[in-house]
Amino acid sequence: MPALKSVLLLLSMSHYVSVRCQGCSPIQENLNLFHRYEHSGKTYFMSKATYISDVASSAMCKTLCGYLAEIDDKDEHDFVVSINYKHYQYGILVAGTDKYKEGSWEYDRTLKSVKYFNWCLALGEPNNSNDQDCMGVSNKDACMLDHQCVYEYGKYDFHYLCEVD
Ligand SMILES: [Ca+2]
Ligand SMILES: [Ca+2]
Repeated sequence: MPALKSVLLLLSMSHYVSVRCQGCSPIQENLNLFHRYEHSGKTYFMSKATYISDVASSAMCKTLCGYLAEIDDKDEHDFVVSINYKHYQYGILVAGTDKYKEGSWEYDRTLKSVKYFNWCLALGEPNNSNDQDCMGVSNKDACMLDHQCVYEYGKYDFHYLCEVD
């Protein structure tokens, strides 16, 4: 029965389309505000502008269908450092905060503990200077530091990084 087959095919196609449409699609205007990179099956977006706050950065990452980058291991850390270095920025904001409990680092998105650290110990980081509760990666030193969650826009060349699964 070819007619029934066609109907079934159409039904299955419409199901496929509806499932696909449930996915997030990034806003082009926002994509233009970032440099794009691929690594280990993920896509990363480095902001062209400096960051204002962790909350604003996370919201912007969400419009790209992603989240503030979560550095899970050395491989990802080294990749982040490598793209940071390309732009020769002072540093970048990534996910990880101890705003809920000083010295206890977790991801805002999942409330899971941060597992990988590469603190700039030689620079005395993390030093919680003026209550720094967010995590950054220093370009020059290729290591992590605690940094202000709310930041004076443009004060230093400190950008932010989004990650998309
Ligand atoms: Ca802190
Ligand atoms: Ca610090």
